[in-house]
Amino acid sequence: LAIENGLRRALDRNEFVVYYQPKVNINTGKIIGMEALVRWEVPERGLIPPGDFIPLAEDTGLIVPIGEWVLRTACAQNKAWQDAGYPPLRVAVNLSARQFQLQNLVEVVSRVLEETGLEPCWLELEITESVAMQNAEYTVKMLYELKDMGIQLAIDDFGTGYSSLNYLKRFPISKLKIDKSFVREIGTDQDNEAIASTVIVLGQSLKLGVVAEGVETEEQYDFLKQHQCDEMQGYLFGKPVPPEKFEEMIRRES
Ligand code: G
Ligand code: G
Ligand code: MN
Ligand code: NA
Repeated sequence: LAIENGLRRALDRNEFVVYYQPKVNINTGKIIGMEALVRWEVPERGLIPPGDFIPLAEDTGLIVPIGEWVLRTACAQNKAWQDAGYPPLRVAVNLSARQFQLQNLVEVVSRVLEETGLEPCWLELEITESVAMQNAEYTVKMLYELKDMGIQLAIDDFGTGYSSLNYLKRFPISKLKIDKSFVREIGTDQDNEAIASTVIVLGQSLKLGVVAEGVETEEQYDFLKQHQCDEMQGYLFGKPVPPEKFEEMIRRES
C-alpha cells in the first residue's frame, strides 16, 4: 500500500525519469533510434526499477497517466534533439495493455504529437505480442488507426506469447522485436538460436524489420548480423541512460 500511495503521488512530485536505450543498425553500427524506458526515483530510497512498479501501475490504472507522461516526455525530448541539429532518430515508447485498450488512445497520441511538434514518423509504439493477440480483431482496428496517423508500430517480446500468424500478417506493423530470452542464449542454446533465426526469417517474409533486444555479447551480435537481423538493442552497445548521457552518445556520433 505504501508503494501504491507513493506511485499515486509520483507524477505530481516529478519523480519519474525517462531513460533512453540506443537502437543500432546492425550493418552500419549507427544509432537509428532509442527506446524510452521509465524510471522511478524516490527521494531517500533511490531508483525503483520498472519491473517493481509497472505491474502495480497496470493493476491500479495509474499506468494510464504515467504512460501518457512518458509518451509526452519522450516525444518532446526527441523533438528537442532534432531541433538542436542531431540527425533525426525514431523514439520507441512502450504501450501497456490498459493504454492499448483506451477508447481515446488515438486522440491522446495525436494530441501529444501536436503539442510537442514531433512528426509522427519519428514515433514508434511497442506493444507486446501477448497484448496484441489478446483481442486480435480489436488490435487490427486500433493498429490501423495509429498507422494512419503516420506512426510506426512494433510487436515487442516476440516469441513469448501465443501468436496467430494469421493475425500477425494482418497487423499493419513495421517491426518485430525478438525477445531477449532467445537472444541471451545465442551461443549456448541451439534451440533458442533456432528460434531467433526463425523469427528473423519470419520477419523478412512478412516484410517486417527485425530488432534483437538484449544483445550483450559479440557472439550474439555476429550471429544476428550473419542471419541478417536489421537492428539491435542491448548492453553490448549501450544500457538505458538518462537524457544527458544519451545526448553525449549522439553528440559523439555526429
Ligand atoms: O526498463 P527495463 O529497463 O527494466 O524495463 C522493464 C520492463 O518495464 C520492460 O518490460 C519494459 O517494457 C517496461 N517498461 C519500461 N518503461 C515502460 C513504460 O514507459 N511503459 C510501459 N508500459 N512499460 C515500460
Ligand atoms: O519493453 P521491453 O520488455 O522490451 O524492455 C526492454 C527491457 O530490456 C528493459 O528492461 C531493458 O532495461 C532491458 N534490456 C535492454 N538491453 C538489455 C541487455 O542487453 N540485457 C538485459 N539483461 N536486459 C536488457
Ligand atoms: Mn519494449
Ligand atoms: Na521486450
